Amino acid sequence: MLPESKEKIFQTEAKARQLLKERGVSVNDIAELVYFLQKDYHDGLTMEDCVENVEAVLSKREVQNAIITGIELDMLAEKGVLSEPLQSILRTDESLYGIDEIFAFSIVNIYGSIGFTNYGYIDKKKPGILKELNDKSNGKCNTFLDDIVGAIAAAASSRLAHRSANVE
Ligand SMILES: [Ca+2]
Repeated sequence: MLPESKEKIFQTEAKARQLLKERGVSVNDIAELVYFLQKDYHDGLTMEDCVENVEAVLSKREVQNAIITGIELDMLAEKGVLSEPLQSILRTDESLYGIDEIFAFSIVNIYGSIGFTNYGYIDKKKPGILKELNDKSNGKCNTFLDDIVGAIAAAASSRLAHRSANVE
């Protein structure tokens, strides 16, 4: 048996990955966002490079914690079981709330400040999976998830950029 702390770490990662999947977000979806952000800056960038960097971000404990907390809150809001005013704030994705972005920044921060530029850009453009997550017509609540996914893509892009800068 694993020692309790190791087991907990493993559980957190497994749960974070399971929740992303349940909410319709695959590693590939996030890797496509990384590709979108980085394709103009790296010749011969492949989807495998993007997937590898997303996987590295997903293996970070602080990222897993943001995922399990944010998605849990989204799901509770979707079920309508939170108390007011949080229930309405999350359900309507109220723009002045801002805590979803703070979650995102905790992820974006991991590989330094260039992550913020990537995050701001992708949050404005909303390509691929981000557009789907922002579709409010399907009854889903993705108030935290859209920022978390954008932030993982931004962090993975920073990691990719740092690595290639060190190689070149
Ligand atoms: Ca949001």
